[in-house]
Amino acid sequence: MTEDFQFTLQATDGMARRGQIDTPRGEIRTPAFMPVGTAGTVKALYPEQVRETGADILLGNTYHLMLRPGAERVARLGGLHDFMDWQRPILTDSGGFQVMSLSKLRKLNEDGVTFKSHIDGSAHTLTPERSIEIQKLLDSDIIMQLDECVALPAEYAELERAMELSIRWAERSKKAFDDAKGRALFGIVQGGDNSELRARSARGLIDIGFDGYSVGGLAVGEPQEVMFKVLEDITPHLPVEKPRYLMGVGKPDDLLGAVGRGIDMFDCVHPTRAGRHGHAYTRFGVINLKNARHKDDPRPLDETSPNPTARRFSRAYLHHLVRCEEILAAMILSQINLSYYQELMAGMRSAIEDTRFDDHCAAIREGWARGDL
Ligand code: PRF
Repeated sequence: MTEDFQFTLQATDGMARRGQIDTPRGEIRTPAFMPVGTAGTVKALYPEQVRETGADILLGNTYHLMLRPGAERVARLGGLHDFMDWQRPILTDSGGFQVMSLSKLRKLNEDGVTFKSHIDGSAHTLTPERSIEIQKLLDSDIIMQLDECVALPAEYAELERAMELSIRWAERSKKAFDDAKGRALFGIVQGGDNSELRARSARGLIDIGFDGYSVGGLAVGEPQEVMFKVLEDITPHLPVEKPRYLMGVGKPDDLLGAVGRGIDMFDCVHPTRAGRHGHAYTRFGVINLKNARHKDDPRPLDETSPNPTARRFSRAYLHHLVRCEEILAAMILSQINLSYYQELMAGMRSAIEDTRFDDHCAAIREGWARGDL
């Protein structure tokens, strides 16, 4: 990490960690949840609303932004922060996830990966070097190496091949990154559900040396207990003094479990996507507002929520908006879900400071189990 970037561990409770990443564009309180802004927007929300939910950092995407509007264009327009008017830190993913999610539209070899655009069919190549170049053009604060994410279940040989390729790409990414100022570069641990491969991956990345360590290749089809087991096996291999980021995770219960196993950072489309599908996250579980049982219910989602939006509208009104597919439904429910996620992270941060993390998680789970009355 350049001197501008500093990770400070402020407290621990068991494996759970409370920390802070200082960056030139502001601080990131950890454990942190990063809302996803794939196409230069956290869907349905203004940047200031995203900030008001409590987010310190957003996630942007190499793959999507290189196709539209193009990384060079964003650079000419002043970089992604100015383009979308979010002046706080941005972490960009490398395109490694799309190697898996768009597997039917891509060809992979030692040099990199060529995608057939899902928009117009045109060909676009990402090498480790080009991915770093794009992330610099976007003016990302935290850059991810290009990796190969493999869906589970997968054969050992396939996991080993992808993990080793990801380490060679990590090495090339580090070389390409080298001259970057004021930014951080994270390596990505791969190896699927195999502990030996995960340990080898971590060791390979640590030898190269990164500013932070991501755990990729999880939440890709395996049960939650397998994901937790992999985390328990990996985190002891990772340097205590560097941030750890679990990519693309998760639901609230995944976040509690992963923080309890030593993870510091998360991103996931789930809260915003669920909001667009009419689902509201509350302290008493998930409420599906499409359901007809809400149509005459005058109560707000949670009348004691710290989030005014969750106290404001009746369930009957939200049900109506969702049924009519009104844009406001997506706006309100995305705000409510991101606020709930940030409230969950803030609660975990205080609980770690007070060394009551386990009790805190038990109380949170009790609320979910109580259900929506
Ligand atoms: N690699 C990258 N991005 C990711 C993943 C990965 O393995 C995942 C897996 N959950 C989400 N996003 N580069």
